[in-house]
Amino acid sequence: MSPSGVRGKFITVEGQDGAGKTTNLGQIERVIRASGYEVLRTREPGGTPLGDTIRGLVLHGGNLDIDPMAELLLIFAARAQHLNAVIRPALTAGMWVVCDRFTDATYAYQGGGRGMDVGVIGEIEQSVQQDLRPNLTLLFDVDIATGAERAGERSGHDRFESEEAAFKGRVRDAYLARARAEPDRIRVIDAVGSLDRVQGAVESIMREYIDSLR
Ligand code: Z5A
Repeated sequence: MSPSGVRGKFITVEGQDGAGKTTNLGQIERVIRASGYEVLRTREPGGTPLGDTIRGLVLHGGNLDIDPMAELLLIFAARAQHLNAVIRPALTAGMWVVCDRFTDATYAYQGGGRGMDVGVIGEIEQSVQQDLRPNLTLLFDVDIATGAERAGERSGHDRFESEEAAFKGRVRDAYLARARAEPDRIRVIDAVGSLDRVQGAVESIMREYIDSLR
């Protein structure tokens, strides 16, 4: 059941760096629009002026020596602003919100990658989000080498892309564990294949979800 006042659907897109999330956002939006719904696309950390400022710190503050707890709280500070200024109002207005990363990323990167206590993450999640959780999450899964190769084609690596392969392995494992725990919400897409195949999988998951609402 949706939280009170929420009329739209909240779709999130997850995966390790280079998995192909951003590449597939347009496809997700197209399927939703073709079904007659309005879509707002956003991302985390970010989505508001405060969130974008925090994004700059968390991704590019390499010289700041950011403590893992400080990183976790910065991400949730950005999320609180994003939820209250952008996501909840859009959902209340009946729009579908498609968000490039959300709290599953916190469990994967801060929980899996940095080793932060997932119980603490859950408590902050509950305080910040209350009863709001994504309705559907598409998890783009690639092996570490493929993700690094794809992300490596861009110039300038952020604080997470610069982490060692073991960190990225823990991030991937944490994502897959969450998908096993919530298979109805989190749909895993094998994103190693060609873009055509991946887009076909995206389209069929989105259509199946939209059909399930009718
Ligand atoms: N973070 C966090 O720690 N905790 C949190 O709670 C949240 C976030 C919300 C945000 O980065 C960072 O914040 C993130 C975790 C942290 N760190 N990292 N790294 P982001 O999400 O903005 O950026 P990103 O993850 O680095 O995104 P990305 O590298 O752009 O990945 P992507 O969006 O999944 O990939 P892409 O840009 O769509 O594709 C990468 C390249 O691969 C591109 O050249 C494509 O053309 C190519 N590509 C894509 N699909 C294919 C296929 N199927 N075949 C061949 N080539 C492909």
